[in-house]
Amino acid sequence: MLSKKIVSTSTSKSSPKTLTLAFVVLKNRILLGMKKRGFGAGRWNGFGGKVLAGETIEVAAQRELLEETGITAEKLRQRGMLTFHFENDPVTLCVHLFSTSNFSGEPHETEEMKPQWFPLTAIPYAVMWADDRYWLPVVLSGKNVAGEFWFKDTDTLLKHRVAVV
Ligand code: 95L
Repeated sequence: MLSKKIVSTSTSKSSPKTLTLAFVVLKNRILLGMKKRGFGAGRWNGFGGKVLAGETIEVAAQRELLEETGITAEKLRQRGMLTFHFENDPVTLCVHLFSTSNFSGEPHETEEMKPQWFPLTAIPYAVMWADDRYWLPVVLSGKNVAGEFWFKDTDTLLKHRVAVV
């Protein structure tokens, strides 16, 4: 009997991508990075990226922070999780949030990021991802968050849900 292989042309959800996002907060200031290239370029971002095979999420967060700023987090605090959906992209992004106030080294500009301190009273939300205004104030107030965001494209947030956890 002839058999035909079933080749997936699925439009259903593919497996999620696990990412980290870390914030450095010291006294009344937060360190953000102007992303110079790639996804999110032109915006003030937190520091993070993909979790590599064989790496814990926390180790990935520490590595990405070091790669993007040159600072070493002595202690990272878990601050919750955000899930992102983009229209026309089946991949769900699962972003694990961390913060640190305990680090060594001085932030410096890298190929990817130009770090800058901002007063907590002057966070540049207009030049940040549209979701930040919904959850970053919660994290900065000391609470952890769980959020889910639906984007049309990188500039257009369609729907959001944020819970304090
Ligand atoms: N400071 N916030 C971020 O760095 C940030 C916020 N939202 C995002 C949503 C989707 C995404 F792909 C990346 C981010 C992101 N880096």
